[in-house]
This record gives sequence, C-alpha cells and structure tokens, in this order.
Amino acid sequence: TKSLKETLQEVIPGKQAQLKKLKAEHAQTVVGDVKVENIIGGMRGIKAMLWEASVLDPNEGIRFHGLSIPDVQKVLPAAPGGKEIIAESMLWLLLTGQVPTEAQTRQLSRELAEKGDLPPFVEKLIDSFPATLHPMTQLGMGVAALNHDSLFQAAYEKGMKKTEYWTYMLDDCINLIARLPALAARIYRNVYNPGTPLPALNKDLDLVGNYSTLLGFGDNHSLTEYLRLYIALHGDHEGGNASAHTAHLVGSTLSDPYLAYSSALFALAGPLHGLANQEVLRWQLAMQAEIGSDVSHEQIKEYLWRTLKSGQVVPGYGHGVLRNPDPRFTALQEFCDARPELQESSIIQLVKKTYEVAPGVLKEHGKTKNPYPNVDATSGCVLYHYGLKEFKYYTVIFGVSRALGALTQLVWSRALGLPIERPKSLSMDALEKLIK
Ligand code: AMX
Repeated sequence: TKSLKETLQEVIPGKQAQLKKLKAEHAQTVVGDVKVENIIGGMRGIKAMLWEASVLDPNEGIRFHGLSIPDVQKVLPAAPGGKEIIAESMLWLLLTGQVPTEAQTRQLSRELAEKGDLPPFVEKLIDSFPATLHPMTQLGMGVAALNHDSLFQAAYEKGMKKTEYWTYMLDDCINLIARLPALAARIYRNVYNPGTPLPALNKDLDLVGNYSTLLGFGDNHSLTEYLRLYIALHGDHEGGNASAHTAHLVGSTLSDPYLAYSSALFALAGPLHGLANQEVLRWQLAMQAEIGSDVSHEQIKEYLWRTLKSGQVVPGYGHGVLRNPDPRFTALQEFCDARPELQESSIIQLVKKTYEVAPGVLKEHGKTKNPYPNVDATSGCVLYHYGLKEFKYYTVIFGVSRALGALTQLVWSRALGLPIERPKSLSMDALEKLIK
C-alpha cells in the first residue's frame, strides 16, 4: 500500500511541469479584467490565486479535483460500519487528486490516531482559559501554540532546500490535523463539562470517530456519522473564502502551518463566515420561541421580514460565489430525509419550512445576489437534535474540518514554489487618478 507521502511524491512532478508550462507559454495571457467595483467590493470575482484542491462553480457548487458532492459520496471510503465519507479519504483526495483505497484510508486513520496526543504544555494552556472565552478563540490560540513542534520551522532554521519545503510542510499538516480532535474536544470538555475525564485516543478509530468519542458522543452512531459527513463536506470550498485565503496569505510568508491555520481560524470566527452556523441556530431557536414550532409559512414569512427590517441578515442564506442552493446544504438535508427521527424533530422541520419561504422573501427584499440557503442553514440543527446543543461550539467543528483544504493548499503552495502574496492596493485618490 502506497503511503500518502509516496503518492504525493509521484503526483507533484506532473503539477510542477503544468505550472512551468503555464508560466512559459501564458504568463502574459489575459484571463479577466479588474473593475472599480471589484476593488471596492471585497475583490469579489477577481481571478487572483491558485488553489489546487477544489473549484467552486456559482451554479453547481463545489468540485473536489473535478468530483461533485454526489460523486465523492459515491467513491470515497467510509469508516468500518459507517456509510458517510470520512475525513481521511477526503484529505487524501484533496492532497493527491486520487481516490484512496480502503487500505490507504485505514493506514492514514492509524497514523493520525498515533500522532493525535497534545503536548502537555498545550493542555495546560487550554485548561488555563476561562470557560467564558469563546471556543473559537481557544482553538485558534491552541493551534498557534502547537507551532512549538513545527518541523517546517525547525528545518527552515537549519537551512533546508526549497525542494524539501513540501515534505516538512506535509509532516506538520498531518501532525496538526491529527491533534485537532484532542484540542477541540478538550475545549468542549472545559467549557461545557468541566471535570469530566477525556478518554485516550483509540488507535483503531478514524479521526472523526475519535473526535466524537472525545466529545462524549462515541455511542451515538448517527451523530458520529453526521460529523463525518459534515467534516468531509466542509473540508474545502476553493481558495478565496476568508479562512482559506487567510491561511494561503499567511502561509505565503513561509510561516508554518500552525500559524497560518490559526490565522485562518480567526477569519472563520466572523459571523459572516463560519460563525454563521452558530447564528443560524440562535436565530431559528429565537423564531421557535417567538412563534412556536407548528407554524404556517405565512408566520415564518413575517418573522423573516422582521429580521430584515431590523437591519440584520438572514443567517444561512446568501453566498459570495454561489448562486443556487448549496449542494452541501442539499447533502445534509438528504441525511435528514433518510432518518425518521430527524424528520420528526421540530427544529429540523422549522429549518425546512424556513427554506420553503426564505428564498421568496429574500428575492422580494431584492438585495442579496443569492437568495438560497448555504450549508450553514441546516448544519447546526442536526447537531442540536442529536444532543450537541452548545451552538457557540459549532464553528469549532467547522474549524476542525476546514483544516483539510487549507492545509492541503499549503503543501501544494510549497511544492509549487508559489511566492509571497502581495496584491496592489490603491487609495481613492490614486484610483481616481487611474480612472482619468
Ligand atoms: N440576508 C439579508 N441580506 C443579505 C443576505 C442575507 N442572507 N445576504 C446578502 N445580503 C445583502 C448584503 O448584506 C448586501 O447588502 P448591502 O448592499 O446593504 O451591503 C447585499 O445583500 C449584497 O450582498 P451579496 O453580494 O449578495 O453577498 P456578499 O457576497 O456581499 O456576502 C454573505 C455573502 C454570505 C456574507 C452574505 O450573503 C451574508 O451575510 N449571509 C448571511 C450570513 C451567512 O449565512 N454566512 C455564511 C456564508 C457561508 C460560510 O462562509 N459559512
């Protein structure tokens, strides 16, 4: 069985040749133009960075190395006794562009479990935080502190060749992903169940199986399977979103993956980005408290208008790139549709009913370019139903997941020798001069 590193070693020369050819033949080819609206509009729409693992189409959604969500649900290996994609198989696909075998997936699971323990000083650091410190802040600080053990940084200090960058980067990325369950679960334990013992990592379990066990949900097969699907599907969403782009930017300075990914986590912690899944649930529960569970479409419509008229966004709707319902939302909805207990859940029913009404209201409101649900519209309510009710924690799960894609690109950026990122900025005066 070929290991992940051996597989990457085989794939990298082809990609390097592809980049060399692009540079040699097309360095001056124009592929788009920049309008003033792009400069003042958050760079929306500018094609400005390389990102290997996935590309987001505005209409059909994300593709991982060309594979759609239904495709990956068909071909990527699941956990023993499970049906949903596991993080290891998604990571393998993102990194190599290849579908791993069962044996390769299991080998990677074992490697991650073996490398998953936290250094004692990081445990102490996390334990010293007040329970009132937001779990995302704790996660970002914990990930940054793990850079104590960065192999990339150590090798850089000693003086390594540029061609060796990616191998140390890969080692760091694997070590970081391996440690995320113990780190994220420790934060959960400290904040919500202080004093409860944390079990040791089970070397025979997959990454998310271990994560679920450490969170205290190991016996809940449905929740564990949901977490597997959730974490695989949130793994990557091309490069321009705020968290992925942050990791890319910080990593481009040759900062190690721990520092790059902790920065990304702080971008993910914003309510317009990853924090939206916490916000969705808060908003849906407030709706339930105000108008009840057994409500009409008309009542939901009125509630939506109240949210909009108070100047707030409807969380879980809209997207920077997507212009259709998010296929990740659809995949999570299908998970619900296949389980009677979820179909009966009042909060899941309310989310579904909201989806039936919200696009129409948002169209009438006329502001958002995409009136459809994004993945966050539904992701939290399943966690809630299965007993993971602390919604301030939900973005941490997103943060465990997004490491797969953001760290993959760091490996590729170093393998391809991509330079430090440095776009040009302009003042309004300078922009006006340019226009004249
Ligand atoms: N409710 C109300 N208004 C919305 C809206 C929503 N869900 N989505 C967008 N709008 C408004 C914007 O605030 C903006 O208003 P403005 O002109 O007064 O500033 C206008 O519509 C145009 O915005 P846009 O071009 O359609 O969206 P964007 O690319 O600027 O922003 C996003 C995208 C996701 C931040 C935005 O749709 C939003 O705030 N959604 C709600 C929060 C959310 O669900 N975020 C999660 C996104 C997915 C993720 O990262 N996890």
